[in-house]
Amino acid sequence: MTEGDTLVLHVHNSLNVSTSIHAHGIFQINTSYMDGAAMVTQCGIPPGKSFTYEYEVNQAGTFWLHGHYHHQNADGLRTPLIVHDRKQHLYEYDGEYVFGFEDWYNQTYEARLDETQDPNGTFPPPSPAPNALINGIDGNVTKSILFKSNKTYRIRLINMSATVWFKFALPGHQMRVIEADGKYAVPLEVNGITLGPGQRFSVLVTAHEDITRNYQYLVEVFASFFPKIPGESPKYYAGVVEYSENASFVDVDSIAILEAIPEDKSFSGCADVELSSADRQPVFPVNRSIDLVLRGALFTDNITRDIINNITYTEPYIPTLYSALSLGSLAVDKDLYGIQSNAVVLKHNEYIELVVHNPNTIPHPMHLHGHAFQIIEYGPVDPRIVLGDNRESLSNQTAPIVKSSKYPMQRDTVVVPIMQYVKLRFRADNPGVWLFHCHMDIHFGMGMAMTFIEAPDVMQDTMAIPENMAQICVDQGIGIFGNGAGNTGTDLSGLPPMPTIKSF
Ligand SMILES: [Cu+2]
Repeated sequence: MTEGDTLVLHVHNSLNVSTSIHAHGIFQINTSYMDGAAMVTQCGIPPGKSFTYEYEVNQAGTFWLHGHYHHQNADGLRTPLIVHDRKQHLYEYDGEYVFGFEDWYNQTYEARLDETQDPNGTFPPPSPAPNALINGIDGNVTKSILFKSNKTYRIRLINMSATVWFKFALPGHQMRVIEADGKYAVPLEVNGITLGPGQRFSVLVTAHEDITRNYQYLVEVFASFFPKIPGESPKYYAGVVEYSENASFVDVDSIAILEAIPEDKSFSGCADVELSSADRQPVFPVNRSIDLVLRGALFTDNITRDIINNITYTEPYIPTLYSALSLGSLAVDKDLYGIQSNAVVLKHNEYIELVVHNPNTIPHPMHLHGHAFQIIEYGPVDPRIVLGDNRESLSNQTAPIVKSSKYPMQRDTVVVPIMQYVKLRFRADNPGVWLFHCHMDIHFGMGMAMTFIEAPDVMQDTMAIPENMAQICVDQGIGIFGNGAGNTGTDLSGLPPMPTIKSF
């Protein structure tokens, strides 16, 4: 589609479970209710029913659509969403290719989550590394991309996976990064790209004049927390960059090239913190700084869950947006969304800083709905913020502090590296209810999520839920008014008791 167009998305649910569709990276200005996050901004569309999403898209860049009801993304309900510039192109190119990267498991998401949270099982369960799909097909039978002499191509890379990271390289060619997550960057030359779950990049590549040789594009699928098993993890894939049909290949050591691309964004290679935003938006001031600590914990029922600031997210009884719109002046009270919604209420146009701490041995790709945030700084986890089991290792780790350029890159999904923090800033200028969650679907399912209730007073003045949307809830006996327990006022009776943390 083209920037400024209205996207009309007819969804007919032929599954045997409910569904909803989220446009990842689209801000939904004035249309928070179209964001597609089940029980946050809408009720799930039940089996056999249809719903038509309709919203204006006033952004250009590389996005994707995916299921946002019980993590259907992980089972394949996902597809790229490309929005072309309407006005003058900031960067000129002659053609483009899209690479949608996915992971493929032999088990459903639900089966994998059940295994992970089995109170009688081992944690974590032995996780077989997935296979990669590239543009919907087996990564071993990729299609060629065609290059014409001296033409410039925009290559859009989208990590739509549930769990894994992808690397991409185009040996023999120079790649310039011009976009991350729907925001243009000042061009940066790189040898390769690493994408965490949910992330996107665009690179510009100019073809050689000589068309007598063909090349390869290289893809690696990996996760730093998967044990390295030759042939299993990481897995390597390659496709043809074709200049002419029967030309000979330029030989390269593909594994060495992929291995040289850093896994960790905060050091070198294409580090988002090293990119500069093309819109030259300076560093935002801070009205309010919020520390968020990501962790896993064992609960007293012997189930392992994920937490942000000691709360594991579970869905409320009515969509959180519907609470914000119907609670009147009480809507500023975060507790009324239910403790398990892990809500934070933001004031209209406040400048917010999130300091996201990851004192774990797994990186977390954190995604914010409704906004892009500036990437301000990476650094080592602060032991004063994070105490407990990892204290020993905290004193040993040495990640440097890396600060953004004068014009920080903005994106909507950031990988918080192992034993590090990342500082993010955004302006609360988009009234609505926005999820902030880990984009590894298993972690999301385990509760690593929270909700920002942004300017409920403004929402109440400017926003109304379309009648056919509210009807989806009503038809299923789900309330559309009141607090997170579905009651009026401050009565939260009926919410299930919060599980208790046993140990970290
Ligand atoms: Cu995670």
